Amino acid sequence: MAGFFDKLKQGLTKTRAKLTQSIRSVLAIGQKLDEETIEGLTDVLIAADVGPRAAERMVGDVQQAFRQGRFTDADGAIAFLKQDIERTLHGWDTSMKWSASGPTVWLVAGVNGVGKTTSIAKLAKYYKDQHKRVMLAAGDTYRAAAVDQLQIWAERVGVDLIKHQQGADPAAVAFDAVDAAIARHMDLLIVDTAGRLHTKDHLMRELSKIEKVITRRLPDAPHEVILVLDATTGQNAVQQAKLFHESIRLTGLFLSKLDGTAKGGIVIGMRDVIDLPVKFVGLGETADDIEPFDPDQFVEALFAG
Ligand SMILES: Nc1nc2c(ncn2[C@@H]2O[C@H](COP(=O)(O)OP(=O)(O)OP(=O)(O)O)[C@@H](O)[C@H]2O)c(=O)[nH]1
Ligand SMILES: [Mg+2]
Repeated sequence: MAGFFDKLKQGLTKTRAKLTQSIRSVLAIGQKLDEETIEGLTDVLIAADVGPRAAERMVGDVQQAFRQGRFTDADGAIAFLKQDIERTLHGWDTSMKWSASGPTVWLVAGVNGVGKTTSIAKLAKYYKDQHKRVMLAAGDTYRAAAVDQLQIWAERVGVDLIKHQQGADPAAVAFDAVDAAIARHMDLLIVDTAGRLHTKDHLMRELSKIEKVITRRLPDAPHEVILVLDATTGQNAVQQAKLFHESIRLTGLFLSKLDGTAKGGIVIGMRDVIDLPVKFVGLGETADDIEPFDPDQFVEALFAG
């Protein structure tokens, strides 16, 4: 597990620098605390991509604890803030849901270019390495080369792929893939979909149709409907999650491109705004750059010295 943690810590380098610098710009070492100083935290937390709602709640918590005399100096306030974030993220059920019998089906959606296909390849490798029989479905039938891209990943990772021609009905691909997954005794089927904006009604309806077709074939599927979000887009990603969740039933988030961004603070805001658990994070472009999201490790890595 140490390797995982180091990778997460490495990926969060910029986020950590931004968050701790922001906090230290208000709560400098040895600083005498008062309520006005603490109030100044709100703006810097918002600037560190935590988002306004979470920032206000957190600063409210710090103020209250300060009034109760639970700490007197800046270091005490920061230690409290860390605990506060841990408490906030704690209740998240970050486990992936599996079928009690027959293949498990996960549907993956998101805006164009957020990292859906790459994240699916990572999930396929992650579970194949745990000796699961994994199959992918090429549900992006729109973008030229989308099927080829998934096929290349499937070959690289060594898992099965179900595909139709470009331009085919994605719901038909999903239906056939579920059939094939049952026939071939797969443990896990992951369905890729085309990038879509939550503002495009017909594309959102299409996503619901794909989901319904899967359910028709396997009543308790899909077991997860995962929205992939690009961490580098900061508050936009939070907004996307909110809007997707209003039009389809999501069960969790895959936060991609957490490596190299300073915007990892959005994870904290996500809890306050939509309360959909982050289940995995993407930390690079290869199939191994994936980590299951662990709230405690995340907070440790955010505040690591
Ligand atoms: N650094 C980094 N890059 C990533 C990560 N995940 C995906 N990418 C890159 O993001 C780009 C888009 O990835 P795709 O997987 O094609 O994204 P998509 O959402 O399937 O795109 P569309 O199908 O066109 O909507 C590629 O260049 C990936 O290598 C990640 O965790 N870290
Ligand atoms: Mg794709």
